[in-house]
Amino acid sequence: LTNVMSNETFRSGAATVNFIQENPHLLVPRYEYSKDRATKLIKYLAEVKVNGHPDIKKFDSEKEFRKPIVPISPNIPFPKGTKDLLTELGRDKFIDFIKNEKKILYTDTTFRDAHQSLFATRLRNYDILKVAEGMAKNFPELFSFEVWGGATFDVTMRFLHEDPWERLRKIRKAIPNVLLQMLFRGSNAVGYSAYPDNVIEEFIIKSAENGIDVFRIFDSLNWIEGMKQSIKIVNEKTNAIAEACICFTGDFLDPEKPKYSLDYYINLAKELEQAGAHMLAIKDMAGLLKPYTAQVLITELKKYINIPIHLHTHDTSSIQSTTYLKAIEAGVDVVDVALASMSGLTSQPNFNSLVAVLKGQQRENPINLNKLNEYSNYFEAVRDYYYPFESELKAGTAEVYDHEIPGGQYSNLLPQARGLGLEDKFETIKYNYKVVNQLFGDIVKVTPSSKVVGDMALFMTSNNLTAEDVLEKGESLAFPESVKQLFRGDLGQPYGGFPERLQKLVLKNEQPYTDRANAHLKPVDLNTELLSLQQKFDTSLTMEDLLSYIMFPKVFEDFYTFRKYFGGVEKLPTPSFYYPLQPNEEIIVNLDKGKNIIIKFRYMGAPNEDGFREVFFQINGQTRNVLVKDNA
Ligand code: 3PY
Ligand code: ZN
Repeated sequence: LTNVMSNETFRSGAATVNFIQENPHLLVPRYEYSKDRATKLIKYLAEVKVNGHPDIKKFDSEKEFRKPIVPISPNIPFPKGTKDLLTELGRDKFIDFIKNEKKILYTDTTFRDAHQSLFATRLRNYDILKVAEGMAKNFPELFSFEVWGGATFDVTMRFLHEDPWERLRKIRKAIPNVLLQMLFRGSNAVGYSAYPDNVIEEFIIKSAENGIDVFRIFDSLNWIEGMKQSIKIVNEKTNAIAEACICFTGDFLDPEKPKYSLDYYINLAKELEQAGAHMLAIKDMAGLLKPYTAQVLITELKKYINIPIHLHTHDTSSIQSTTYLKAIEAGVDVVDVALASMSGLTSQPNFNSLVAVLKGQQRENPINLNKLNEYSNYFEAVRDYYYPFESELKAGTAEVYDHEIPGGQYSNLLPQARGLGLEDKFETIKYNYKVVNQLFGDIVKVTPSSKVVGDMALFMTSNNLTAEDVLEKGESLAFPESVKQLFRGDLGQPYGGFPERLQKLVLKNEQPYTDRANAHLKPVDLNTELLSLQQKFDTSLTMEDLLSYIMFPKVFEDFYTFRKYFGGVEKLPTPSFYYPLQPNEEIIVNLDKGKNIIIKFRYMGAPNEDGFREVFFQINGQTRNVLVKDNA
């Protein structure tokens, strides 16, 4: 029925009584036109068996995974949570309630930033949906679950072959009582460059319709013009909360880091409040906000703004829970944490331990610690499935104060370096990251500006360039495309402007601009584009699909083609999604409510003269075989 409900004609009220007869495809699960969904899945399993998973280069074929134990979800109605409260009170009164709440409030980031930062955003629906409802029932005291946005949008399509919108709808269904939060990159939405204003508007409206209650809006250069439009749309076109961000960088208590001063942050906060933000987030994406700096920052901000303050950090230095304690003492309203086994290192601080530490203290918010530990144990076993994607960081590092690499980028930088054959030069890359930041005039580094700094650091490392080389030979250097975009003004304007000399070297004869990049882009005629998308692919595609396509055309197309061929692979248990099945290994696949099938891998034949192998399975006891080309 989701297909019917999300059909534009149906929604617009223009559907006639013959609507279903005229659109029978809407009653078929999207992308799955063949009745035989199991056949598609064994095609996928056979492919992984013969050629391995393309995303995993090396793995331990002997490795045995522990079976994650799903904590019991109590058989009770959903307890009242913040989502119910927002609906009941309306936005303004709800914000007052948050501001007046003495207890510290928590956002759990396990379903978004934690896995983005620990294992390259690979957490699958399968592992999320097993526990989402139980967590909503066990932890209704949460301020929110961060579940969407940031890198999850493209990674779900690109690498997991899942529809990000479907993920959101499923999580919303599982968590109807607590606010759902997303990370929104302002003028870049969930992409890496600017989009026309009307695309941004439609994206926000659709995100809210599909389940988002809190939009955490940031600009990758802290440029207020890049955020205003999104804040306004959330305000005017949805009932959701616009949480505007200050991205934190430097350290204003350190005399060697004068650029981003306390006044700089206070002014930004005041401007964001004036622009209509309902809450302020301090987004410490690299984990640079030290405890004593946080104490001053929160205390001062509380004097100048009236909206609640939400603090986000990454525990890369391993000391960020002390930052939270100081911030809590200074009156911060909400902090971002992740379940213990999904916390620490480049992820958020430890939820379970913070709850334990605050027990009996003034601002305690009692949350069932035994249950938190059970869910943490679940994720400890689940996380192991994703071990090939983990960064090699084994403990916190004070180096982060030096290189300032965001937690969400850190886990991606090593695979990126590996892809370029620069794995052994990771130390140089980290060093160059810092050099590039200085060359660029010490900018705020968060997606996508952080990616530009990363690209330039990789460029310098692979070409053996120093900062002096760049400035001296700049005229003849072909700078990476993303660097040109940054200096042209595509990502907005940095505080203090671009360093002029480097800007000239990068842009050569091209003129930069200083107004919003979005303003240079023609609005997209969304209805016409939707029709042509439906003509290109099929008529069941929705406005949500169009938005995915506009942001990531190639990724969407590959995703669509993949799904047509291999079907709903998100239904496969995670080990079988990533690793070849062993002979006689069985998996249970839940195709629909109450419809389980048992797939057993039997064996695989030798390649025939054309290089194809026959792969044998049993589906519910019946033998089936698939031919797969062996690419070896
Ligand atoms: C993202 O934009 O994906 C981030 O997580 C930035 O911190
Ligand atoms: Zn983050």
